[in-house]
Amino acid sequence: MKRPFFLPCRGRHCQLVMGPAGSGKSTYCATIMTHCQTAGRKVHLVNLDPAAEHFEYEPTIDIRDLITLEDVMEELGYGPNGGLIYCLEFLLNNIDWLEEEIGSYDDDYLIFDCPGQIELYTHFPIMKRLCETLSRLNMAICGVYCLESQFIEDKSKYFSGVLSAMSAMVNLEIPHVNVMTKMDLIEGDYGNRPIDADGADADADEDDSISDAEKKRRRQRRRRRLMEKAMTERELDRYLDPDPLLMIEELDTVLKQQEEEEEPSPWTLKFQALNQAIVQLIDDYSMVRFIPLNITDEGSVEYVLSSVDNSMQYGEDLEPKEPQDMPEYD
Ligand SMILES: Nc1nc2c(ncn2[C@@H]2O[C@H](COP(=O)(O)OP(=O)(O)OP(=O)(O)O)[C@@H](O)[C@H]2O)c(=O)[nH]1
Ligand SMILES: [Mg+2]
Repeated sequence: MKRPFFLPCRGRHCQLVMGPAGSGKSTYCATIMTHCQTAGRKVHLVNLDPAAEHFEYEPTIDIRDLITLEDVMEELGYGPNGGLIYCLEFLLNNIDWLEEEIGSYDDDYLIFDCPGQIELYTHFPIMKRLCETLSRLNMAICGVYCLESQFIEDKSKYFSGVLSAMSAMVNLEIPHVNVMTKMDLIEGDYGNRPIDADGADADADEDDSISDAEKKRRRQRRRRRLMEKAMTERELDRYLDPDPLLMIEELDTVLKQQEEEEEPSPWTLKFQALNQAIVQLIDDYSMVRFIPLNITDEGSVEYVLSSVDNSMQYGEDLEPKEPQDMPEYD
């Protein structure tokens, strides 16, 4: 069976996938590549990490063909961080190389997998200059900032992640989507825990072979699990749409403990004032929101991809694809 299928007829689009080290950028890229290819969309991976070693998909354009971190460290005596900045500056100074490589991918969709050094997005102008070059090449860009769900375990770490995402948004001035990655780890622990895991609790009421006491016990257990799930979902929402009160609550707890034991330390009071200023900043701008990504759930991957596509108006000039080019579906 064939089904209607659309491809963009013109315009170049790319995602710039950023985020702290280990936040799941390369896994995100591979997941989107798989998803797009299954849907018959033409996508290419561009590797901008000169220290990368392994990829699920072979990059079509690879900074390592221009320069590698290993060479820079060996020949110029740089350390890993300085070496990485050197490599990216080298790329910008030889931008005609990238322009030439991109030149042959006229109507396609590129996914740039970036390195994990946070300073690249927050205070070095490297990414900004790269964006300017891509815009000059008539490319629509969307910044995708990945933050991993494990940051939620530590509120200070989580808020520093929120600030780094905000800094990237403000610095780059491009359409931007923040993604909370590795949600399978969170949802595996709480959100998706089956309510009726140890038996068909919901049907127990109808079952005459089960005693009334057992039915009551199962009903209570089911109610408790449903409440836990609702609580967890509500709590998670406070992290996906950052609730500044999370940070204040934590410091209030520390302050209360210190007041019970002795005088609060002047440092705690100073930190409280600082945190309140940060909270005010996040609240005033109210720009950062995260879309959760669970790579084990196709619906979640599709939702993230369409949010990114929408943000750069991908698909607005779609044209029906010719029937002979359509993929076959059984
Ligand atoms: N469970 C789970 N693990 C993930 C997910 N995404 C990434 N990981 C794991 O997290 C680790 C880091 O993932 P990468 O995709 O390499 O992260 P990265 O941001 O590209 O890392 P750098 O390029 O080194 O900054 C790997 O062990 C991945 O298997 C996810 O969605 N779920
Ligand atoms: Mg990577």
